[in-house]
Amino acid sequence: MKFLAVHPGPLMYTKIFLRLEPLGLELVAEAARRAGHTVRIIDLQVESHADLFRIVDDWRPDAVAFSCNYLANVPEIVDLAKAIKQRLPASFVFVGGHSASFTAHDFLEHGAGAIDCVLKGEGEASVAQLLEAAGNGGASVARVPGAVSPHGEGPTPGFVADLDDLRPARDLLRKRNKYFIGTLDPCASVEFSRGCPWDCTFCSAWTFYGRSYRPVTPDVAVEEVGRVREPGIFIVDDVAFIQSRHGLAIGEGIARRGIAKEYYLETRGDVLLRNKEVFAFWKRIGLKYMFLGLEAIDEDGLKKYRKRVPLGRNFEALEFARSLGIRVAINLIADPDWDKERFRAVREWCLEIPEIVNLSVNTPYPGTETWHTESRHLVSRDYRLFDIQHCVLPTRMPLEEFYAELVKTQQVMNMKHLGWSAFKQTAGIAARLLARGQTNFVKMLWKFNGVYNDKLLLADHRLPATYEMTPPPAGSAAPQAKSLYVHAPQGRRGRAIDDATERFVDETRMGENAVGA
Ligand code: B12
Ligand code: SF4
Repeated sequence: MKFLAVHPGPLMYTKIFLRLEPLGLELVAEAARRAGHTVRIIDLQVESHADLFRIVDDWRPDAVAFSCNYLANVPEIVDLAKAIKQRLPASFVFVGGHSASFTAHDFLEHGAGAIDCVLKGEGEASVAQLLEAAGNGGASVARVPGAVSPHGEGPTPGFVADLDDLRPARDLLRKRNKYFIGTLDPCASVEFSRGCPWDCTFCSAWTFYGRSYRPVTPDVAVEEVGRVREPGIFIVDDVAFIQSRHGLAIGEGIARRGIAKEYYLETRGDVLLRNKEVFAFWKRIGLKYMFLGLEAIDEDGLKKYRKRVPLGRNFEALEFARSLGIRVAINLIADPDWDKERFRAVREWCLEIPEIVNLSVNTPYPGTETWHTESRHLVSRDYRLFDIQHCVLPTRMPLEEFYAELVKTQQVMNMKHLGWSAFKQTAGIAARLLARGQTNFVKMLWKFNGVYNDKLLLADHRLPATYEMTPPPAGSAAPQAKSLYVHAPQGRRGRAIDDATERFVDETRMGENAVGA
């Protein structure tokens, strides 16, 4: 079968700060290739819709699949699916990925016949079976684990048998030099583990994987890092180095093989403090940037997100990262309830610290606990606005004032590391990148004002919504775990962490009301 795998276009964040390879789609593509199919990938973050239609018209694939990790990409994907189905009525069109798994029935409805199936869960596990079933008619499709189609729903999706067997089809990406994050330009993505044992109310990373945690064997992870050609590596794990032994074993393997790369990772403040020696080791082998999800800078805010990392510990984590000389990016969540005074306090705090601060907007998503418990009514159900940069809950200030404050605060935060001042600080690195023909980092330094703009944000609200998601169920009761999970939870045995780490997770996770298994 000729199989075309498509990643949708960029969202606000990826228009400036970073752009990363679609690792999940590459893994699905490789699984299909191993099953004997001829596979191509197109990434619309770096290629155009016209490029996609050219491939569709010239190559005429038998199956076309879209990756939908982000809700905000749903309308683009539905429209593309319709256009492709019109050009190739006999092709089998399907969608998979994180957000598609939580909105499968909506997808089929919006597609109005153009989307043949949504494949929930880990794509590598059943893509080959789905492609085979596609040739045998609707009833076969409906029997594939994770498949949701007009002919019915298959059994609960299963996990891939062994993460160590997975290999991404990196060679199928046509513009690999376009992927970067900060000064890591170009940059590839690598996965050391899958899943997250915590259960934060606003997050769907854990509900997707049934609150499981599976590490890649250290030797296999080192092999993969060694295979990557790019000098920069983004580690995609939700929380890096939860288990110190695992993180150290990979780091030591990399050091033994003399692999020289620069790394970016995301972790939690309490994990950083618990496993200091791991992060210190990684600093020595090239760890440059670290993203910490602080979420709030006051205890009230933290309570709201039910993060049990006390504020003092988070600040201690920042101090420790600073002492290692790692560049830290912090995420804070702005609540639509914020007033001018609150924004002002946040601005002041950001100016006092050297870190990069990212401000996102509190947004309930399908697949999260807050989707069910948030008692404020959504002001919009337009998928495009669910990108945590727009506001879909009622604001205390008039919306235009909220956006004006939000963008002003983001500008203040970003002036520290964008524009000429950043260019001067990084002149040596910038010159080296430009000499190698890598322009992603340097170009992004001046893009901020063109993308982050309160007038543009407001204008997006005025556009008619082409597709609207099904609202959360009425009432605001904490949901049954069953209704949140994509992959079925396996309890303690699903988490490959030692008992001390399991206890540590228990002490720092959200606690008594947690719905997690
Ligand atoms: C790494 C990551 C990023 C990276 C890289 C994104 C990229 N290019 O892929 C960066 C930092 C850029 C990023 C940015 C954002 N992210 Co992000 N990100 C993640 C993270 C931590 C891991 C994703 C990943 O690479 N996993 C590893 C790969 C192997 O898994 P995967 O991509 O999920 O693919 C598997 C399945 O989904 C499925 N699959 C995927 N595609 C397909 C296609 C088909 C056909 C099939 C069958 C299956 C399938 O099979 C794959 C293999 O098992 C997830 C959390 C999570 N655990 O999923 C959040 C997450 C996806 N991000 C999220 C958000 C909100 C964002 C931002 C909007 C944040 C912002 N501040 O603006 C931006 C927008 C990005 C954009 N597209 O422009 C949310 C999504 C929420 C939602 N429902 O929309 C998540 C779930 C985090 C969360 N805590 O809630 N992100
Ligand atoms: S620690 Fe919380 S926010 Fe981070 S990935 Fe896990 S569940 Fe999501």
